Amino acid sequence: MSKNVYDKISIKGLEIFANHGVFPEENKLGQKFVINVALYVDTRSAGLTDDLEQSVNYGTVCHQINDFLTANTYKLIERCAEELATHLLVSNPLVQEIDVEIEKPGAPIGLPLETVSVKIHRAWHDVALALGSNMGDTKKYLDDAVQKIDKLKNTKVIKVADYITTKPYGGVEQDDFLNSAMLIRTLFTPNELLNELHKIENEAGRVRTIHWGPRTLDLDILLYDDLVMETNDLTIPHVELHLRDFVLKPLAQIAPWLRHPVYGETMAQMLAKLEL
Ligand code: PH2
Ligand code: MG
Ligand code: MG
Repeated sequence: MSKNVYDKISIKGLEIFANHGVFPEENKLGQKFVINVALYVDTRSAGLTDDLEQSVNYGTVCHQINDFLTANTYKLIERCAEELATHLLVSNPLVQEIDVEIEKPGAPIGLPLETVSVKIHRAWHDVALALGSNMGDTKKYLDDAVQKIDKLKNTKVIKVADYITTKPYGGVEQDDFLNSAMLIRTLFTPNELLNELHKIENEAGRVRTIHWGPRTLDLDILLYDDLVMETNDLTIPHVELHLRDFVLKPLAQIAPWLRHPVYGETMAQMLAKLEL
C-alpha cells in the first residue's frame, strides 16, 4: 500500500504556558513549553489554486495546539506529544503524517540546560483485513464486525467487498464460509489492531478449539501499509494471502492495484495466477 511522498508544513517554536509535569508544583504553577510540529500534507492543489480550503491552515493548527495543551494536564511530555499528535491527525483530515516535538526548557532538573524534549512521528495507516464466518448467522457476524471495526477508536472503514460463499480450505471438513475483505484507516499499531480484532472475535462468541476449524468470526490482518513483520503472534503480510482465493477474490474486488510488499505482485495478478 505504497505511501505518497507528502509536502511539509512546519510550525516552529510555538510557546505555550501549561501545567504538564510529574511534580505537583509543575501542575500548580505551570511553565513554558515550546512546540514544533511538521504536518505532512499534499499541498499540490492548494499550490495551483491559491485556495486555503485545499490545504491546512497553520494558524488554526497553532490555536488547536494551544487549546489542547492548556485544556489538559499530563505528567509526561511523552503523553503530551502522543495525545497532541492524535488530536491533530483526527482534527485535520488532510494531514497524513505528523511530527510532534515538545520542549520543556524550564524543566526542574536543578542543573543548567538549554532544553529537554520528546519528538514523535505518527501517521494514518492503510490496512487490509479479511473477514470469515462459517457458524450460525454468518451474514450477521460479518455485518456486526464491519460496524464494530468502524467504531474502533481512530479507525475508519474505507471499503468493504461483497460477501462471497466459499468452500472450506485447509483440509478440515466443515460448513461453507462467508468471506469478505475490507480496507480501513487507523492510528493503531499492528499489535494494537490485532488486540482490538481479537476482542471483536471474542464478542462474537469465538472459541478456539480446532486449528482452522469452524468459527463464528475470523478477522485477519492481511496488509498494513508496506510493512513486513514477523513475530510469534503476528505475521504481516498474512502468510497465506497469495494462496487463498477466498481472500484474494474479495480483496481484488475492492483494491486490485494493491501490491504485495514481498512478492511484488498486485492482488489482481495473484488472483489471476491462482485461477490458472
Ligand atoms: N479460514 C480458515 C481456514 N479455511 N476456508 C474458507 N473458505 N474461508 C475461510 O475464511 C477459511 C477457510 C482459517 O482462517
Ligand atoms: Mg483466518
Ligand atoms: Mg485468524
